Amino acid sequence: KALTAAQVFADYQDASTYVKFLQGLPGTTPINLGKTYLGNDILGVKFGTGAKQIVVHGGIHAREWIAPSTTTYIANALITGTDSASVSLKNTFTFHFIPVLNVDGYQYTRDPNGDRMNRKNREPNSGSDCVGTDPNRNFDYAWSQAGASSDPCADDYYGPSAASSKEVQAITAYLKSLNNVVSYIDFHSYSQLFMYPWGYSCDASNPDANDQGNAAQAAVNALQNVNGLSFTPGDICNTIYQASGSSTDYAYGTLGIKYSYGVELRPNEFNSNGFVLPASNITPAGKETLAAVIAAWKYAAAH
Ligand code: ING
Ligand code: ZN
Repeated sequence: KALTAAQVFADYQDASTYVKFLQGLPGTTPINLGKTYLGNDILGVKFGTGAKQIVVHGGIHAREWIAPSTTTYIANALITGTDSASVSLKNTFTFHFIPVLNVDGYQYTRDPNGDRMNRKNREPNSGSDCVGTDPNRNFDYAWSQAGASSDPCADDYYGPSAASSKEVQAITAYLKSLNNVVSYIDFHSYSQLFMYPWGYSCDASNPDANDQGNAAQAAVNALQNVNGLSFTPGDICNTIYQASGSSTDYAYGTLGIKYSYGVELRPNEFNSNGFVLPASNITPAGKETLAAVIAAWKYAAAH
């Protein structure tokens, strides 16, 4: 039977628990993006009536557990929200939320016999005992360039070919199936950053960086007002590090989705293992990030 929001956000959950919870909320339509390498369905919900589309997901990286919880928290708040901000956003946009993209990797980090610190997917590599491709280095934009590894044992292994991974194929096909996508958000942890293209280059020009930066600044201002946390806005390469073949670069560079972001959630970079974050963070992280994305999307709606 259906869990309440309080039950869902009391602890981290399996991918299927987040999905069932969201799909059980009135006003949602289930979405299925396809199967992972191990045959798990990549699932989510859509809601809203607007002509412009927004796609949000967590869990491209397995160990970053605050990302799926925050994705689900934001979706629940918007779906159930009857306040004027939620209503107006749902009239302007149609939202697509996928709590966990890399279901195989995420469930492996949930498995007591798995590895809590796994980042990648669970596709074996021929000629290597190391398992997994980094989905966020496998997209077909600047694939295999500087800012990713050719080593199957590396955490940022870019995979045998561009978009080789089933999870990348699934989200790519889903994004291509939609018209008029204006914002794409890929949640990660950790370091408290609100980032836009480019990742592949620290000096390539991005003609939309001004608007992307203004929306990111509005987002971090709104976020700080909730619990006082400080997030840094900026382009990926100059703000965290060079990263090629990422979902954010692909969404912007190949698909032309203007407000494409990679967001690093709490805690800050001074934490030694911020991937393992107490569940007491789920609700405060959800609240502050909800305020952040609402501010960014209000900016996107007006520009
Ligand atoms: N950080 C991200 C990573 O994939 C990132 C940073 C985000 C790179 C968006 C490119 C695009 O390495 C973590 N912690 O995963
Ligand atoms: Zn990540």
